[in-house]
Amino acid sequence: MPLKMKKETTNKTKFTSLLTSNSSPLTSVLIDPDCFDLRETESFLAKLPFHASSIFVGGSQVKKGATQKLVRQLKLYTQLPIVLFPGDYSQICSEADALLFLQLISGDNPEYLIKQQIKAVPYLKNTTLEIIPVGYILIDGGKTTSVEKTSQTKALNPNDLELILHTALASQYLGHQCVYLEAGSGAKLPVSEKIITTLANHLDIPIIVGGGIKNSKAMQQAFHAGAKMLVIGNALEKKEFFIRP
Ligand code: 1GP
Repeated sequence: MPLKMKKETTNKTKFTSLLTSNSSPLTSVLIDPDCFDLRETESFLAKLPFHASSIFVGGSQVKKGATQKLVRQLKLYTQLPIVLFPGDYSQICSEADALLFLQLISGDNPEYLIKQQIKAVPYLKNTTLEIIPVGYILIDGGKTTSVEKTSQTKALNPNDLELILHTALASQYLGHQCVYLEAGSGAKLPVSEKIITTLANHLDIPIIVGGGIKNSKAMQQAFHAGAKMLVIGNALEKKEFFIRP
């Protein structure tokens, strides 16, 4: 289907309504602005799985201005919600639709618990971005990932189910609108079904899962376990991903 330039619309679907709707499970694709060739935007979008519900933009560390350029370019060609998934406050730009306002609650580095959030405020005070408070939980996926290195926090042991559950419940009690279970980009192992099921059985807020999801079988397992949304980055080039889970 040929891509059309985006039409102006005032009835944007709020990202949080997507997350909390009773709709079928959702898939988002993640683009790192530093690893994306803007000239390929149109062909990239044409190859997206038809069931993709939004586009996440972000990376652990991104060159100044790269996020804004990418968001502007994406906005020319798609009406999918563009959701910022920033490694730090410098990646915030008002052209996107929504911002995952992440709090890295599995670690104890004050920089990612509160300092980055305070640094973000001047960029958010007058923004129309939909700001979504998210409890961001790193879970060991079999290798040290760039998010661990950048944030200088250690991922939780996937076998410590109680700690993971209590961290996720603390997130809910703190008022986060969702939890993001992150095995890290390129993780050897995605977040396990056991972890997702345990959390889904106890939480009232939606669960986003990302990191190391490489094929439709892994997608099916995560959805079946109770994930509301999956985030796929590295595996985008693999044909198997394009099969509906
Ligand atoms: C990383 O969860 C995302 O934050 C996506 O990970 O690149 O491994 O799909 P992948």
